Amino acid sequence: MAKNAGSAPVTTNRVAVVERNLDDYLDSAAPAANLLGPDEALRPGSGLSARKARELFEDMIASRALDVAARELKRTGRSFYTIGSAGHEFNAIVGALTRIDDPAFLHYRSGALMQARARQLAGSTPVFDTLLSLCASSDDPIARGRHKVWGSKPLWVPPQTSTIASHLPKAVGLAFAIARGRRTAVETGLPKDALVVCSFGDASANHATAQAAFNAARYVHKRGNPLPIVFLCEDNGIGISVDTPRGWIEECYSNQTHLDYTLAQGSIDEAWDACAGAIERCRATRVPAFLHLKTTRLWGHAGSDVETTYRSNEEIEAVEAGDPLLATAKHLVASGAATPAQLAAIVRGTRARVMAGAEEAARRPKLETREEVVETLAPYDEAAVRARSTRGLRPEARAELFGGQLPEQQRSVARRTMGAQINAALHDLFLQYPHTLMFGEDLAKKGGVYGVTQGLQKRFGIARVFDTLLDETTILGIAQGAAHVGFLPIPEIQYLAYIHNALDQLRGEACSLQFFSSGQYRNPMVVRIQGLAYQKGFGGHFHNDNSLGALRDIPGLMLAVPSRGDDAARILRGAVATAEACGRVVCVLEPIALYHEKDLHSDGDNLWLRDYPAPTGELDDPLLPGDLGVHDPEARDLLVVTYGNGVRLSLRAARRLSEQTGKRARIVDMRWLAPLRCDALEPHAAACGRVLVVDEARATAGGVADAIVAHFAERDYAGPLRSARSADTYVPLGNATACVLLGEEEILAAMKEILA
Ligand SMILES: Cc1ncc(C[n+]2csc(CCOP(=O)(O)OP(=O)(O)O)c2C)c(N)n1
Ligand SMILES: [Mg+2]
Repeated sequence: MAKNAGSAPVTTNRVAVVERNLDDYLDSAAPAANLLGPDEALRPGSGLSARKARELFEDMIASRALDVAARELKRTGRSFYTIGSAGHEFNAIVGALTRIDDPAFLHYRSGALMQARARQLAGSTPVFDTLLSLCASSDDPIARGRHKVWGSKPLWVPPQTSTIASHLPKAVGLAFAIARGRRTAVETGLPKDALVVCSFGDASANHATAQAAFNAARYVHKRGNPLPIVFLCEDNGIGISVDTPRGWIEECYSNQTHLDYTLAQGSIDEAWDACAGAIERCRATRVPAFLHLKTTRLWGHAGSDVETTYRSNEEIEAVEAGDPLLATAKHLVASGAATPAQLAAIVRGTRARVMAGAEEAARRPKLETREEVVETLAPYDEAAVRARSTRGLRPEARAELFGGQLPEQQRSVARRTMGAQINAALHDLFLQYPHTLMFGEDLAKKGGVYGVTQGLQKRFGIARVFDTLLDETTILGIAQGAAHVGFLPIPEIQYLAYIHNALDQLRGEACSLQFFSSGQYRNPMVVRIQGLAYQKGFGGHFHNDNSLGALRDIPGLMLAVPSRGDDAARILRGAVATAEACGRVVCVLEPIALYHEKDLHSDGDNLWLRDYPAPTGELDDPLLPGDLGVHDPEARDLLVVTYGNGVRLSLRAARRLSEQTGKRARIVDMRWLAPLRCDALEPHAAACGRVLVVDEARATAGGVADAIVAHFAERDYAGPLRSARSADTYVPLGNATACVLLGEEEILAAMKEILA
């Protein structure tokens, strides 16, 4: 784009200029000779009546006035956010044409849409709610001061975050779940013809996450599933300072199979009719819709954006001349839908109402303590979790499920491994929680790469256990969307290394939902991740990833790592009950190398096999954070804190230590790594006088060793403190793994050193 070569810089306050353009027009325009009745269409054949058009105009004006107020509040140091909706106000049409039981995931410029949507619910106060959000007031009904978001529980608008496109996969997931509810008798709370609205910008459409969502929607529909979603692309032709190539959106989306493209542009009644057609078709046919709404962007990307650094004066003025409010005012007057005086009254009245509200909102309370901020990040009620875990599992139903061969009665080697016991536990959990869903790559028909999910699809049906397309972002999107409407998803990530390319779905979205909605929305789920290293003769890094730092970094995420079959079953019970009772996102990282391990010390000793722990219905059956696994509790020479593969390796090393030195190590299996309950370790550390952390993860920020050592160091722990960790590298292929992975010899050496 040409910059301002030669011409004077645009230094005027562009807000005032745009406002004046509208005011001047309304002050000077003459009314049409013939006025329309309230129910008359703006144009023969249009579905937009004069009354509705005036309502839309009012919603658009309210949205615009909020943008002005945001800048004024910011200028006077009373608010914190100035990304506006100015120029995008035709999105109000979609707000009016969809229902408040059509869930909506919104772009940050969908302010007018929000106003129009709120009109459908008497008693709504969308203007004041927005002002409270701008001022980060704890009175804001959705985020309670945690962020400026579009969100509302009664209006079915879950809060969106500021990472563009991140909300698209869960919108697809929710659209998928509407129909899945009918196939599984799960009560979604939505009518059967509900659809999902999901808005975003033209530049955001290029994002990998958006592409994943469009692809997933089309793929799911190709497979014969209904996928009622309206992708609303609010195309202003630019993303911050980079223009979208002319025609790009049409070219990309107007000719895709399984995507019903509609262009909405022109006058308000033309845009209305186009949007109405797209929305009605989507509602009737359940084919994903791409609604391409032409907009403009006034006043830069945000209040802080100096538009003149990348747009010429002429370009800025041309955009302003295309102000949709001015165009709509002219159109309503010319068509006889309103007189200039009527519109001027709407403009003046709305601006005054918004500015008065702004003064009031700025005075409202803010979050003041850390406790208030984090209150809804990670709700946890252990008693409720334990109580939930005991409900709903009938012995007769189990007998029928397992055909008289209860897993706890099985004594064969094959049925006493961790893999088999996870499989049995998942069967029990699917019986206990009828709203569970399981999905991922190769887990349904094949039963998983390691056979862990075998039989579940056959037993519980393809509606509840199904293979997805090959995309982790979509897997986690489906989980979130389904969880929004009452399912309890248990997605699988095939290998730990694969979670990293979809991590934003956990970090940016799933784990932040209760935080930004003040606990009003939740997306409980248990993500099973197959991972960690030590697979014999298989792998390389991508199948032996041994870093869980990225998961530990996510606020509110819970993470467990079982080391044995019985623990794995009880951890899964704790995980599912926690997700259900507290709405939490829980990851269970399953050590692949232990799935089929039988032995502990020597070939054929079968000491790593366990009997399946029958679900007892007792409160202490589920394993929860702080429930440590303690091996050799009488040992007092040394405490080894570990988890996962480290437990087995440490037990082997401890036996050699005692044979060689007579010293005994107490091995404690943390089982849960987030939250990391170091407090529960303290009595053991005090009893043993020495602490060695055995952490199989890569050394720097890969595991929990640094956190545990820091915990004791900060508390002036009297005894020696050490850790043994894997090398700080990717894991190589073949036998070279032994060069980098923490091994038994190293653990034994560390034990001896700390005892010396
Ligand atoms: C994942 C991510 N990358 C980058 C950004 C920074 N960013 C915020 S808005 C934006 C431009 C979006 O443009 P568009 O989608 O066209 O929406 P518009 O603002 O024009 O309505 C960018 C790059 C972000 N928020 N999230
Ligand atoms: Mg844009």
